[in-house]
Amino acid sequence: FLETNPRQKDLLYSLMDSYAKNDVLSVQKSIVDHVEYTLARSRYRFDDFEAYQATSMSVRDRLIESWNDTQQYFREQDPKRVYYLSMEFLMGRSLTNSLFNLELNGTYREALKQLGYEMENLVEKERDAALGNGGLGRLAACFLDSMASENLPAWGYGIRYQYGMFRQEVIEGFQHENPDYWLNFGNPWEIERPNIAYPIKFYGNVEILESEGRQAFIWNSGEEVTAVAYDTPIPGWNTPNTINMRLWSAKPSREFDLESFNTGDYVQAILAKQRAETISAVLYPDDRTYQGKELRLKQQFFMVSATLQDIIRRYLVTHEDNFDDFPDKVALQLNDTHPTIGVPELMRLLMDEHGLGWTKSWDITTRVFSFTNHTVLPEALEKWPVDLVENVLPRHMQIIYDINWRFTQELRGIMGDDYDTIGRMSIIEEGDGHKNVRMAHLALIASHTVNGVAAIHSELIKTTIFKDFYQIMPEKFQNKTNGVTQRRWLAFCNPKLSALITETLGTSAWIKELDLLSDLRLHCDDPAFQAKWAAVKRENKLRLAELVKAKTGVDVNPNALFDIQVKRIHEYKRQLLNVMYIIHRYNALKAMTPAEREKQVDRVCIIGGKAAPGYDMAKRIIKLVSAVGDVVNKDPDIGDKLKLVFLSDYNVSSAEIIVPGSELSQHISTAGTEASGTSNMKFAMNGCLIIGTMDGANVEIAEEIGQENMFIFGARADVVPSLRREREFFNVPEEFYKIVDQIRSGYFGWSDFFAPVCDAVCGAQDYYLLANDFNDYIRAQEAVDENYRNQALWTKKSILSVAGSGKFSSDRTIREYAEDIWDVKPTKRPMPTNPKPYG
Ligand code: GL9
Repeated sequence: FLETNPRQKDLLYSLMDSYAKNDVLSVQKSIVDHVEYTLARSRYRFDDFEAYQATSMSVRDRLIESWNDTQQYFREQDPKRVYYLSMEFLMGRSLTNSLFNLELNGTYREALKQLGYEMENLVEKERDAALGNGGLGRLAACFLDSMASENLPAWGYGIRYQYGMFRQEVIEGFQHENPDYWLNFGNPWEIERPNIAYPIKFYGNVEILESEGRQAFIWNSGEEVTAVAYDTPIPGWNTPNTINMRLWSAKPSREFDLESFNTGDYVQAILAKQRAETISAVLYPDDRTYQGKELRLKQQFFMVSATLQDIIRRYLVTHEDNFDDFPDKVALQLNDTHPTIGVPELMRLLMDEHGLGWTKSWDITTRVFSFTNHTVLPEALEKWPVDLVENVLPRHMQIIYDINWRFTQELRGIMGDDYDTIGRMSIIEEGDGHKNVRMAHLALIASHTVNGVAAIHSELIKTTIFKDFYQIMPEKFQNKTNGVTQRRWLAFCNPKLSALITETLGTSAWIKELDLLSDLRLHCDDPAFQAKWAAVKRENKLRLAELVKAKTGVDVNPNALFDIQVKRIHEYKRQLLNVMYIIHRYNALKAMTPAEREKQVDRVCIIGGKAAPGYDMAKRIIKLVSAVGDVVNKDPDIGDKLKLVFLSDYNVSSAEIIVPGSELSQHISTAGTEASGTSNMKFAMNGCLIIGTMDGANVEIAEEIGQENMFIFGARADVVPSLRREREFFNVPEEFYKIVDQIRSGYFGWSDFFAPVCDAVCGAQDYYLLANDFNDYIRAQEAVDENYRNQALWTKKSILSVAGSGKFSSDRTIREYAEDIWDVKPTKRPMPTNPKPYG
């Protein structure tokens, strides 16, 4: 059309020869146009929510321009691309992020103000996109931001769940899960692509046809659904590049089941079709515990099958049916084992749909996949029952067996008949009549690289879960220490500190080159600078205090030390250790004379986080926090000396207020259990001091910030295994059991309900070694108080925390992935010009 009709091309060009204009008046016109034409509301009367919607759509228009041009540029340049495959993307809100990245924040603020709307109020109207559980999903979101900002030709692929992470309500100390139907009032950030749709098959059987000495495998599926694409533009910071997050939504397939239609069961047939949509209906809220649910396997396959079909289609546009260059054009990153069923799916697509042989297909597969492991907790390792895979994905089970047969043959070549080791390494786990597919083994065997997410974790996987593999393929193992995006987690969520940093460094370049923060060290002793720094922290504390008041009704003293632990509730993260210390502190305060008490440092302890709905112990721990809080907060002897609140529904948006407003944050997992942690990085970046164990990224944070500027305690990872073996014979501090007994005896009520919590930390049951670390934790907490009494010292340490956090930018992480694993290069499109370039 464009080639053959130059007149129409001229017309089209003249109609769209310039980008949307970004002066205040043009922005206002665009907002009001969306009110009238998109929302069909009166342009004279619209509320804050409608103003938010119209503003977002106006911003989206601008994102689409940059998205289109970036994708066009990628097509022209045809660089190697990386695709980040993830079952979770915990994006949070988009408005602030988009406006800052487009450098239009000031314009929109002014435009809205003149129209009578405050940006702050509009921002609050946006629902969080909570398509993730916690760290793993938020990491994927930070990575998208960094990949865009680093100008990488990258896309994220995932599922457009209709229900994201549940909203947590805490009623009388008990967690209630509410459905998060986040799409209720529409999602202005996404673009539906009804014409980008792929068939996804399930069940059925495999026919083998022999022809000319070759076997052809025909998968006759028993169920088919359609995956439809929804795109969300992801703008980079200070670059014209905008990349894409493509999420798949399940729809009924158009093919009608003629049988049931002809037998007259028309309505039943439609209803059966309708059930297709359940595949993308809901995010599984279980973190780090694998559940062998059929629907979850279907979700995983749904995501990767649609994604791989899409990637192959895109590749073939420029490489007519020749897959030779596929590994030079495509890198596929597996975010944990969740997308690993993509390995046999790529094999199937190449062999059964595109006619390649096994050897060629396997060569391609092993050159495109790489795999990130995010935890060493054994309960998280995905193992799908062979029966289940055979039923849902019969062709894939055959391919997995074939991969395993070849792999074990290779092992025999290396280790002879060491069947113990071969059995341990096999993809198929055999035992008491049940066979399982070990997804981590499949991922490892098919990937050219496997990485852990912090230095200590990447070492640990070599000696624990992947020990046998490390022996024979050490060259596959790498470390990629996690990071977070300093745009969302410092520049936007903490505008006051951000302004002070920019003023002090004389540049805002740290928003892209976070290492520049190290120059703050030069100012750490300057009293005038310290005063400004402390004033910013105080304002952020006031904002957090408002949030606490709104959520819990508890008034907190803004002069107190704000001590925070927010993260998923899990035994290994040891929220219980924190609570036990709070009880210890409470007891100590009670035992003091009023005069002595007056001399103590005031503390506000905030604990927040969601428990997996089926995780009984975690739910009891939430109740314990509330029960202890009820006693402490109401005690007239205690007053402002100590407060404990449980902050419900911890999510990305509340973290954006909590992180800047905190002074001490707790990362106290048993050493060797937290793979990395990423909130530790966010807190440090916002001038919060860390009390923590030598676990995950804390180890590297201590290297960068200096141990003397943190409160490190507890057993080191190397001694944890032997401590575990000896835990029955510990010399447990008396104080520890006193507190356990206090809980058990009903001091905080609910004695029966808390009994299992108490049992879990006694003697041989104490798997996470609370008793062992308790005294050292108390010592570290006392050091916290000592330091806090000296506000100049505390502020200095706060400054040094920020100064030392440069390494923990996800830009750094992404550059390492790009160079060491993906081999993809920045592909920055030229700056746009008005009028647009012709053609
Ligand atoms: C996790 C690890 O437990 C964290 O330590 C790590 O920082 C993140 C990101 O690498 O991955 N693995 C995991 O399953 N979750 C993590 O947070 N769980 C959730 O996302 C809830």
